[in-house]
Amino acid sequence: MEKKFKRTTVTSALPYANGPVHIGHLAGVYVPADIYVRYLKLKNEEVLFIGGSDEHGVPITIRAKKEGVTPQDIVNRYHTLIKDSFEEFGISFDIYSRTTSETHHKLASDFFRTLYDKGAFIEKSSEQYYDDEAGQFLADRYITGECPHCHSEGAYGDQCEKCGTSLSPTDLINPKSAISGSVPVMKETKHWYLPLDQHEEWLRKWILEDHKEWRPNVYGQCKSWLDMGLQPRAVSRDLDWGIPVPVEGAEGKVLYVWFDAPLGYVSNTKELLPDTWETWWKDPESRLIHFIGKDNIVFHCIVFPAMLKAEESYILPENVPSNEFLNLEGDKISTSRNWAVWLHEYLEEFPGKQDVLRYVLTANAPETKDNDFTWKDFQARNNSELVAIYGNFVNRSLVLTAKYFDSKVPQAGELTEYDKEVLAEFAQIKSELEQLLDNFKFRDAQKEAMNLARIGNKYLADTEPWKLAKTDMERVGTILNISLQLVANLAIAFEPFLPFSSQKLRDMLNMDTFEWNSLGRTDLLQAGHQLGKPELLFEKIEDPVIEEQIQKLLATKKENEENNYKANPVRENIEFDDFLKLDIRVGTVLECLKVPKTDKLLQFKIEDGLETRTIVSGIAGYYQPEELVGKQVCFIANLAPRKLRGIVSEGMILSAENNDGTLSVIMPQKEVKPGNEVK
Ligand code: B3M
Ligand code: ZN
Repeated sequence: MEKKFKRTTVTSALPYANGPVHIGHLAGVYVPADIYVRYLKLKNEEVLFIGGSDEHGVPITIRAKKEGVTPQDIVNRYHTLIKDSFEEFGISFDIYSRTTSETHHKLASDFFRTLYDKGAFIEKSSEQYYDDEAGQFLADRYITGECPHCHSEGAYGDQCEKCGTSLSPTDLINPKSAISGSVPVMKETKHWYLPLDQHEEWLRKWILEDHKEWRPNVYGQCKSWLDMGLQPRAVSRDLDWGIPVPVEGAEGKVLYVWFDAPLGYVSNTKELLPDTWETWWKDPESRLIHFIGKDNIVFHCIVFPAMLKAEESYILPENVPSNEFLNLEGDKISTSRNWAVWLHEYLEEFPGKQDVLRYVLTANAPETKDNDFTWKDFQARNNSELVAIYGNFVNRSLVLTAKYFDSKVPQAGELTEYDKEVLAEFAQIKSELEQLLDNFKFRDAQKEAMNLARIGNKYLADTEPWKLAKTDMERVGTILNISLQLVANLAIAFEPFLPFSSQKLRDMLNMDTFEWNSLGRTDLLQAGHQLGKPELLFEKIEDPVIEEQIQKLLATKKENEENNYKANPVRENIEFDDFLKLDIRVGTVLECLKVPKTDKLLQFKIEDGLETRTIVSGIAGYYQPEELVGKQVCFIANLAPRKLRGIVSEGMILSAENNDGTLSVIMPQKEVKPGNEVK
């Protein structure tokens, strides 16, 4: 049963204010959200578009410490930069505020207190790492050490960035505090937990049965979380940056950033509409839609709904359109490796071309799978779609009207069959676009709009009004009337996608009727209506401009490689005698099994020439055990035996590491007798 709603509350993820925003943000969240909002606004629906910066969390405090400034300094800097970038790209927020605002601190604090008073939390004490020297508990990110998996140094308590494995702080070998460098100790601390396990039953029904229409990637991720079984989640942290836990005896504790951040949507609504904000969040006739990236799915589909449900007066999201990731030239976008196209830099280098980027990002939107942005594709889409199809059609229609009719819309005479066909095509566009936009299929919707321009372009090429000008002005008038109606329709159809170009076009057409419901009409411009001066909607982007961007990325790549060498420099020279101490040999894999209860270790039985030996190796993430049976490997034969997960490992199998931390086992290129030496 389709529910009827009166209004829509649209939110888009609050980006962390600890760095600028890049094309990945725009493609994943903000452009699709903006398209949707502009579409609803053009339909004169009641809609509110809420954005803001997420200004709490540990990474911000780490960044501040590194730069020797306060966390507030960091968020002030990036909040402004991010806000400006969004504004420049026409992201039409009704409010873009921040989670350090007073309104937010109060609302989030009250929300926590309400849940606390209702008994919606459980309290648990646990042992956590504590830095005695600094006198504080250590957030996961504040503990570093050796990764138990790939053995690289500098892994964090929540993740090894080298090999991507998620960790918990106690997994780290030789943990150290990132604050003082001292060895942390275990100390008891109390926290509040949201018992998600108690919410599992209704969440299951609500998502898996009532929201089968959610995108497959979103639905699938929720299902696998639910199938694994939900666990209580801590909603407080021992930290000095954030919103203090409003409970007695909670000194030194703040709300977990993922508890306060989604409430930022609510606070920002309240800041904008102090008297009526509740309508947008509590009235069952309000429809809540969250636009987010795929790494935020669990928080928006499971954790936040559980919070809202526990509070008891809020509505739940109707849909959570989440995108996959956008890559850049085949590689994952990465802030730390500077592998990104930053919005503030794009604006400097391509002034006035916001719509081009919007267009390309929507054309390649990672709606169903990860997708790639390349500069060549950017150029091709600009030159052969925006310029050659849309821009060209608009320009020819307006220039011809200027030439033959003094920029006044000519009268349409008798229609040919072809004219009628073309008119029929754009009579359909409204319902076609609605069907796609209502289902968050922005990529296909934009394609549909471009097809309309394609039809127009072909219509002019087929009818060739410039050839008829000497003989049949009435026919020329009819053709141009039809073309201009099409142009006016394009201005409306493209508004959600390319708002700057639509505004420009609207000015050129002197168009006053401008609303979604007029889409498909063939009398948007009356005969005799005075048009403005024709200007180019888009301009060609030449090779050198694109080459420059590609060179810039190549330079980044080179720099990253050099840094890689710096971070992992060649070790001190050793004497030949020292090298001779190392006994490396070839062995044949007789057996290979997964070590139970780990997802990292494989246990090998190796034929080593004399007998067989057991070696445990951390490569389970990269090989299926069967793949390696029968293969020859190289191993260090005289490494003192070590116990790993209770198994004595007699040696080490040699592997080479890829840039992404994955491992590739070294194998002799031709068969060698087991036990023979590698030299
Ligand atoms: N700041 C995470 C992110 O930017 C987080 C989103 C919050 S949405 C309430 O990926
Ligand atoms: Zn690792």
